[in-house]
Amino acid sequence: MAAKSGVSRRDLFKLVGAGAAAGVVAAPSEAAAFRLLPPPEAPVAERQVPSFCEVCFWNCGLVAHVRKNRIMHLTGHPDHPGAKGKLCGRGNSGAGFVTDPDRLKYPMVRVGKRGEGKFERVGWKTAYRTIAEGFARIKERYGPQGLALFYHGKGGPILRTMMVAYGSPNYAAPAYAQCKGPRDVGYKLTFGETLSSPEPLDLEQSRCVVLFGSHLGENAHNSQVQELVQARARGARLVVLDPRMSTVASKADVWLPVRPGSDTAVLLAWIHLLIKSGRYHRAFVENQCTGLEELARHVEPFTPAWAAGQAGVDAAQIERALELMVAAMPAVVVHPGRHVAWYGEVDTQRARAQAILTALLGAWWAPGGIYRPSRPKLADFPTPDLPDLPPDVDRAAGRFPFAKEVTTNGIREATRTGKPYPIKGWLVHATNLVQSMPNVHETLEAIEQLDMLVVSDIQPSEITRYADVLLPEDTYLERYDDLSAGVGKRPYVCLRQPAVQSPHDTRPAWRIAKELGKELGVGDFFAFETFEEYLTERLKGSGTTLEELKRKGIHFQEPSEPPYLDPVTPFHWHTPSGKVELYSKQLAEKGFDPLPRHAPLPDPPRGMMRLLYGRSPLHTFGRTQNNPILFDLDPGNCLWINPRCAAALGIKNGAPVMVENSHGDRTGPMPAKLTERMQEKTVYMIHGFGHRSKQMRLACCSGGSDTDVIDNYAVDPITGGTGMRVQYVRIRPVNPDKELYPCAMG
Ligand SMILES: Nc1nc2c(c(=O)[nH]1)N[C@H]1C(S)=C(S)[C@@H](COP(=O)(O)OP(=O)(O)OC[C@H]3O[C@@H](n4cnc5c(=O)[nH]c(N)nc54)[C@H](O)[C@@H]3O)O[C@H]1N2
Ligand SMILES: Nc1nc2c(c(=O)[nH]1)N[C@H]1C(S)=C(S)[C@@H](COP(=O)(O)OP(=O)(O)OC[C@H]3O[C@@H](n4cnc5c(=O)[nH]c(N)nc54)[C@H](O)[C@@H]3O)O[C@H]1N2
Ligand code: SF4
Ligand SMILES: [Mo]
Repeated sequence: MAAKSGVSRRDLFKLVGAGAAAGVVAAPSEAAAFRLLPPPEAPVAERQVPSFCEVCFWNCGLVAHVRKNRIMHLTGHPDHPGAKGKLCGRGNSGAGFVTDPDRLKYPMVRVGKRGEGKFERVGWKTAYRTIAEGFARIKERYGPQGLALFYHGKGGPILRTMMVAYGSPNYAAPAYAQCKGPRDVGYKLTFGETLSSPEPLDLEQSRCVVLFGSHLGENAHNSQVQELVQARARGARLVVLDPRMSTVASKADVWLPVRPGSDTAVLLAWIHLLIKSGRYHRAFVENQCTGLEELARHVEPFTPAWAAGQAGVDAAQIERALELMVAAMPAVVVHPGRHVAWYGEVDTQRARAQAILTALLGAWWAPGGIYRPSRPKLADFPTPDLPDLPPDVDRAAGRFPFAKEVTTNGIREATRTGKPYPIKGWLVHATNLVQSMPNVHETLEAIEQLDMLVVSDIQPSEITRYADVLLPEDTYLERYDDLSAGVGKRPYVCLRQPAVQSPHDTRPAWRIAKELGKELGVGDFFAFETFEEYLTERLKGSGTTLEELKRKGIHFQEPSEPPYLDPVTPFHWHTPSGKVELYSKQLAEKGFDPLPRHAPLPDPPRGMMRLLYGRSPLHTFGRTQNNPILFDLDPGNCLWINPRCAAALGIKNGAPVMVENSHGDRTGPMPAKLTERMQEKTVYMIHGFGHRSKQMRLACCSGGSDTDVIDNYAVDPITGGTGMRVQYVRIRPVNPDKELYPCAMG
């Protein structure tokens, strides 16, 4: 509609006066998004190419509608369980990454100072040779453990193979220690299983859903949002804990606006009530679990009245929420959460309490609860044996005994301090460490210690400015990647294939691994000529062929596991006791609380507020703000603040503010959003804005970056997760020298 009338979303804002006080200006792009769209009279697509999305890690199946070398539009793959025929707003806008004039177009080496962003074009051969020489020098002097890989997304694993083949044990993703680490460990300690991605939630049959944070709708994980909406329409009950009235909280039967960090108190009260009343799922608990007696003793004092005092909510509402769960039991989805690196050690304990609640409701591997997912069968591509690896930094330092992966923060620490051993070379693929790790100063200090920093990215994100060698990747619509191994009730295999050709001198991760691997002397690990050869090998025994997948995009296999477990059937769980461990001896043995405890957070000091953050449905972290289509729809963020706190600071709705920490780091300006949906002493912003890379011409300097002011973080000694909601900030009204973008999405 907007395209035809020539009126952009931004113009509409102007017309209706949204974001009034902050003032609204025309986008520098002059509605660049709509220039990218085919004109109304444009001819229709010639081909339809199935593939899958990479704008976030839900990896929805898609169909690219292509004419010549141009994406006309993208639609959701009708059969893909993550997409269900639809893409979210971000997925729909994928063509913007291909046409973004700011994208990285050819390999480069740095000529200016680190951080300056000055580069010179080189050929791929020179780039590879420079890296190989640099890495060889590091390996010789510090051993292969002196190198590390940071990665995210589909291209990561093949580069990991390259680095491991070269001898490095240090590979890490923010998606563990800055995201879901504590959850995976908390559930593994309890059930002996981590959670898959997508989480195996049986929302289709659920009669009650309980969310801790997990702001679905703003967090736009596609099928989960669709299924939640359908469950609600069917009459499923909804309980939401969130200090902020999130979109999903506004739809809840019971919204508990808990004080930040007090979820475990409420969980303990629910466990107390379930045990005291004897209304827990006896068949599951008696047949599958161990530690009920210890748990019962432990939760004795944790009454709803106690929890109400801790969490600042109404005791009757705590009880009412439990009644909804008991009435639906075992068809209750207690969402395990995804981004759970919130407050440090308590995160793993909160995950444990969620897992224990799930067990008491009999909702693990139960219809309407969490089902048992099956994994697809895929062959490995044959490679020589991997070398024996020296211990990674966390093991060498003897920290994080239950960590499931090496931590990004552990590698950063070793790089900064040289302890337990020095790290001198980083390969950073598809992760913007300057924006995704708390405490930017530590990240930059670590980078200063490096002899070589190689970055592979698609756009000039902040991290690229520090690179010695910059490798531009094809966008996900231009390349093959490894297969997507879809985990679920019906496991599946999904293919990413090029829908269009990159117009630039860019290459896919698999080719970088193969070609750079050869320079590094580990070419035998990539003994294929084309990636089609690799994929064909992997599909052996899968029940499909590459040719078929190219046409269909997705292939389903028969499940290897039944999705539900009869609670009375004996089952050997992958825990030391072979039972679901309500009481964790493993934790006790390492000196941690074997049963979850609530540790209240201190209030912010006078004049400061706790900083919380979350997602915009139209952006993924910091990777989408420069996408012209998404920029046009949602160009900036704002600061949510309670009207009483704002009044005390003299801040008016829409007025520009800066956010500062106590060490002088600042971010903004951005408009203040005065709202009762935010509780006092806390403020909230969407993560991912406030880019500083000038080469991202649309995104640069729009809004604020939470990361820029998060210098305080709490490391969870159990998992290595970095709690990032322990940061206090001061809010100041300012007079900006330029007008601000309105915040479309919050
Ligand atoms: N559109 C979009 N969707 C995404 C992503 C994206 O970038 N964009 N990223 C994806 C990824 S990788 C992840 S990990 C997920 C992250 O999304 P989620 O896993 O949903 O993240 P949360 O931190 O649980 O949710 C943020 C909410 O937590 C609330 N909150 C803050 N403190 C507390 C507290 O102490 N207790 C409770 N109960 N709530 C609290 C905030 O007010 C906010 O509403 O989103 C995924 N989906
Ligand atoms: N302060 C704060 N920190 C956070 C979070 C938060 O909410 N607040 N969220 C945390 C969570 S849940 C997560 S999962 C992590 C995520 O953190 P990251 O893993 O760093 O994810 P992104 O921020 O999306 O960074 C992606 C980078 O990859 C680039 N990129 C995008 N597509 C491609 C591609 O196809 N190929 C290549 N080579 N590069 C590509 C982008 O340009 C960008 O530079 O951040 C965590 N850190
Ligand atoms: S949820 Fe949206 S951005 Fe994520 S994979 Fe699916 S369509 Fe792409
Ligand atoms: Mo995440």
